[in-house]
Amino acid sequence: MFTMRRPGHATPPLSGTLSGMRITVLAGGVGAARFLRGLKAAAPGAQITVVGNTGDDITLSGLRVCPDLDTVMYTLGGGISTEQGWGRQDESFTIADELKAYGGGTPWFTLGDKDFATHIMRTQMLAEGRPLSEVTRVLCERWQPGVRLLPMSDDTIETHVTLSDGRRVHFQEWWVRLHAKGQARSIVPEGAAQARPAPGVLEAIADADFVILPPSNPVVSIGPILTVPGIREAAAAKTVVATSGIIGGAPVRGMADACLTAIGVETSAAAVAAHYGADLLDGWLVDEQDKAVADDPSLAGIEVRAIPLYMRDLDSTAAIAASAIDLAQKIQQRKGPNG
Ligand code: FO1
Repeated sequence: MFTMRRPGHATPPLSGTLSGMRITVLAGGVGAARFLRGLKAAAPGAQITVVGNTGDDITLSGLRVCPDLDTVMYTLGGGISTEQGWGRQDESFTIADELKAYGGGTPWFTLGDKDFATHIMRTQMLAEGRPLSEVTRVLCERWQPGVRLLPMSDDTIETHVTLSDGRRVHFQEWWVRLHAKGQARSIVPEGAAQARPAPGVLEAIADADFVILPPSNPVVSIGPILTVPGIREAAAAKTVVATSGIIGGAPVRGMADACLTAIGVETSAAAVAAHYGADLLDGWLVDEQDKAVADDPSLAGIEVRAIPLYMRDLDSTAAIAASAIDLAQKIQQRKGPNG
């Protein structure tokens, strides 16, 4: 066991018992990628498997774009645009400008020249009949993210949003072109309920010492992963610790509030934990300003811990990750060896 430093102080990498520890993370995009940088720093010896959301995937100009997989790969591989949290650093936009000159392309969705290379490689390999999980492994050979990145499924899944006026748009169009405006009547990861987990996903969950849900969007990032048959059940059999992406009644970034409202869930740390459910969650990390959540009866059966939850930099993120690991270990001790 290790001693937790007071938050705010540099968190030394966890030592000893964590080398060889197996941690599986169900991940969306920007928030998850930031959390994973901290997790790697907090547990450098751990074997981390990331099950990535593919509900955000979209085909543009004939190319398959996988935003959440690329965001994890680029962030952990050192190629991410740090100011955006998605796409590549130091980009140019010649291809997009040329496509626009033909009246083509998708001007509302910014694709840079370097990013296009990723989508060309992915599309070429998919066209050769190689599954998305193999394609992702090949792309990660270049980036060396330091985790095993698996798509949640090799089957095609795309989240669509039905607006209050009846229009049905791809999630990316709602998220990026419409800025999540236009009341969403429903948000559905099309294909997820019929999909199969990608090879290795169920094993990565079953073999993990514990499972972590980072502060990703519960509806459009974690939700689709849990919808793929078998994944929620596999995770519920493990010790699962999640971190709230909602602090003080608002999402830390992104527009999770618009998504939660669409499914009738209040934008609060308590409501999101109840939405995940005590059958899935064993531990819930909230920010100190939400510490009252620990007394919320709707979270019976979930151990709540209030800590500084803003991922301001690598050290503060590593402290959050270390706390998630510590909470998982304490819950496991309480549950006993076959817990
Ligand atoms: N998000 C935006 O807000 N505007 C964009 O133009 C945009 C382009 C883009 C290109 C590649 C990519 O991997 C991600 C991109 N994103 C963009 C972010 C994307 O919408 C989100 O990362 C997720 O899909 C939602 O979490």
